[in-house]
Amino acid sequence: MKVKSSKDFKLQRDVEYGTPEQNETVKQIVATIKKEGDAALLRYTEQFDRTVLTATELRVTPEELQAAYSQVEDSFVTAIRAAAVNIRAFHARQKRSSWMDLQPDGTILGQIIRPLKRVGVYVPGGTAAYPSSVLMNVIPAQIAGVPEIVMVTPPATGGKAGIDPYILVAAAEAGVNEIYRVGGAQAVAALAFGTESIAPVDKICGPGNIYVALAKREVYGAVDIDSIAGPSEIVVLADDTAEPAYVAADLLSQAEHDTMASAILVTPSQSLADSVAAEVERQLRDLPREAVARASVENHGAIIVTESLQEGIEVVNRLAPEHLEVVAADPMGLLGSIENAGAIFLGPYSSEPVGDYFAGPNHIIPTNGTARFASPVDVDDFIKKSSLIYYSKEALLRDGETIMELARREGLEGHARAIQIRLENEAKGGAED
Ligand code: HSO
Ligand code: ZN
Repeated sequence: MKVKSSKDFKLQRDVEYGTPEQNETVKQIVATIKKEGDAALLRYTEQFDRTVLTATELRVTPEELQAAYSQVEDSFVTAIRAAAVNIRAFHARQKRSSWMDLQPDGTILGQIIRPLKRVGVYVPGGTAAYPSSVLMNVIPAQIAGVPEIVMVTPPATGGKAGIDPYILVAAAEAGVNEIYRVGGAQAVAALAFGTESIAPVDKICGPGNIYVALAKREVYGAVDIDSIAGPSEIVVLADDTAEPAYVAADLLSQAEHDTMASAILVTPSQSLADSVAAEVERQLRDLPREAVARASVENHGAIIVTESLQEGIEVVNRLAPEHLEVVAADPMGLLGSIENAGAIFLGPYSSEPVGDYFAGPNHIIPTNGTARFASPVDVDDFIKKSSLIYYSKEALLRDGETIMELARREGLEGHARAIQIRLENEAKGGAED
């Protein structure tokens, strides 16, 4: 890993929107699914996932879900259950209540919170299929009160229609039993517009490849979508109290996600910088995903040596990382100056995987500097709000002229008259009530 001074560090912020060809392919798939429904869905599944299915085989059966339990270790079931308990407890704190204010003039103003009715969770196939991400998407939706949560995930390619049993167990543990074996842009389109077999949803969330991301952007507006996640990022802000081997291990824990992932150490300590660089190299050598992690640290990793811890905080705020670990003598004392970070891990024992899997906060967190304005997935992502207005006669008589003034200044006489008709009628002795 390269050690650089903060002066030589330039922030790059690229967002990938796919090639024109990929965009064109996705547009076509989405339009075809919208027009032809199941027939197109089955055709694309054969073409892209090399799996021949009939419409009735799209949905995973209760027997398959049950059978998945016999294909995973009991220790996995125990672990995923324990994680789910923590994730539920954390997200339960985010639940909002509707409210109404009754004013002395009889007016009632309020906000009604309702869950979305139907949500679709995309789970990618292959090595990026994480059971933990199933929990992180489904649990906040459940706490919000979403009555229908469905999952789509591509079948194993090559004619086997199977789905990773760990994903199925995670879904079952989270309480999802409506699962379809479809993936790619075609699955996103099916969720957005519905087919004969899959009823349309109100929101689509979950990560996927570039085709899935482009399809989500394409259907956005017809349905809501979550944010489009970039590769994972970790920034460790550390002083010389940090244990180099721990810091290196934490950097590699995210570097192993993706060759595009970025792992950055920011420190005022040259000696920590040097020891972490050596440790990263040492630990890389026997990491099973060495190739991925090495490409990540070589191309997107950095060790940035700053003049001071204060300057380190400024770098962190500019990076606005998805994950930030603060490993310094007084991490709590630094917390107040950290403005931009999706999840903040304090102290030597809060290794990022603690949050990825278990502590309770969501692991779907804004990437690519978007922590400047965005937040981790939470219960609010699965609710909608309605405003409530109940105006009393007394209040309308009091405010009517003011409202008419504002309407006429906008040249909207019809608005003014909707008020005026009531004021005049009341002046004549009122409507019969
Ligand atoms: N660090 C990833 C989440 C994850 N890690 C899933 C392991 N499994 C993105 O925040
Ligand atoms: Zn991770």
